[in-house]
Amino acid sequence: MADGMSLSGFMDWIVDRNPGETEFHQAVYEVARNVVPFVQEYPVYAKIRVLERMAEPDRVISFRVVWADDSNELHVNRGYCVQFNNSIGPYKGGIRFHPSVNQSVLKFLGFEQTLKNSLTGLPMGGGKGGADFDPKGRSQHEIMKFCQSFMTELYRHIGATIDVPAGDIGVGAREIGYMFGQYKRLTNAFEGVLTGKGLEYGGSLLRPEATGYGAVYFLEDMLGHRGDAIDGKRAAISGSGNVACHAAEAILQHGGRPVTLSDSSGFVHDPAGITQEKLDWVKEHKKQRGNRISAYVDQFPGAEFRSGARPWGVPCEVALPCATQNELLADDAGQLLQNGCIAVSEGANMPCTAEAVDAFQEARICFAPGKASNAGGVAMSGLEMSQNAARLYRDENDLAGALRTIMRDIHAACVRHGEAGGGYVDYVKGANIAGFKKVADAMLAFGVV
Ligand code: NDP
Ligand code: 2IT
Repeated sequence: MADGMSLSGFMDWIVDRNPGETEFHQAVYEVARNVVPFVQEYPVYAKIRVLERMAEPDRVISFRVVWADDSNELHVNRGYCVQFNNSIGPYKGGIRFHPSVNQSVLKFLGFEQTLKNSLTGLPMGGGKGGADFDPKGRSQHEIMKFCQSFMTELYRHIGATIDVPAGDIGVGAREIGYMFGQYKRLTNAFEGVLTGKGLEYGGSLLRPEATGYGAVYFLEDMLGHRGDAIDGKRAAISGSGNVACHAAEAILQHGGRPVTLSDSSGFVHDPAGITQEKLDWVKEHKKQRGNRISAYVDQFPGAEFRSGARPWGVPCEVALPCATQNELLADDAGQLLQNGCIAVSEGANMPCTAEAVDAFQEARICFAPGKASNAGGVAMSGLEMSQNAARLYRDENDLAGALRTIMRDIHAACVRHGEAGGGYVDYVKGANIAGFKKVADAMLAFGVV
């Protein structure tokens, strides 16, 4: 690439060398929109081709995962370990088990993770892993067999100072337990090689809650910056997994009213509000992967289920997309704005398309990109790593305070780098520049590597 890099020139180069990887193109574009002008302003970064280097993963490993189901039928899946960038710490990111997993999805997630981890202020690089395995409808035994087979290859690529995976879609504490057990069996080493572990064997308090709570803390800070608060506001939330349920819980703790949850089959709308008691039911119900959120309406009269639809047409003041990528499109953004939505905090990774983000920003409502607003999860993972390294446990108050401070600091960094005039904060720009700068400066220090 020439020194005088333009956004379109850079993107042509990305698309050319990563054919068909549309999610990866999208994630890079959303960052390059802000970073290309920044790099042009500071030629020291352009000179060392830091953005080009950052958009090329350190390595991508893919492997075969064979396992036998309960009827002894064999299945072949594809596993991945994407080690994106370890300039500021060991590779760190979640493992996703979902049939949509492919190289493009994991590269987008690894790229985002590098900037997100930088924003946390903790020493973690960016990585991601996963497999195109569908846990829906699988027995505990089948899930355990899959996790063991997956780890039998993955173990040679990871380690407490090398690459420290955690959970993501389809991977929670149960799967992490199976994978940690198999890692320990293969290596005979008890080390902090995975986060999101059970409390009995090195896990951290508040890790399950941290992503959803953090996304709501970020929302609180965005509204606070405008002299507003969550109290009394209706929240449309998508997803019904780890991030969605804990986001709903934190909305309740802040006096707000969660009114929707969803899954890949549709969404439930409960205008009276999803209370803690109802949420506890959802959490229990969703422990069995494959159980549908539609069962909510049989349990709680007054709620309705809309099959095959997303929750963005429901009247609300704040929205938290917490399911998956590209689940909130330009039309959805239009509906939210029309209904008076004033703030969006992404719990998922890249749930809003670039066009939806543009619509929110043009309307000048608060919009937080996932790499800032969902960083609480990986931040707590970072604190799990440090507890493991020091061989001690921190108590809940201490960790709750640390999480709150980290989210506040990320908000402040976004404001610092994202002031867009007239009091408006471009949180996308703020997060991209703040996340980028630290990794770029580390790469600058390393010379040509
Ligand atoms: P879970 O597996 O616990 O829950 C995922 C939820 O999203 C389920 O309700 C699921 O519905 C829904 N979902 C998944 N894929 C799709 C799809 N293609 N279309 C519609 N709905 C879908 O995952 P998490 O809650 O952990 O993760 C949710 C999001 O948050 C992801 O984007 C993840 O990358 C991100 N994230 C997670 C963190 C964590 O700590 N866990 C940290 C930071 C970000 P169904 O049951 O029908 O599949
Ligand atoms: O997307 C994410 O930040 C995660 N899935 C959590 C990663 C982690 O290492 O805790």
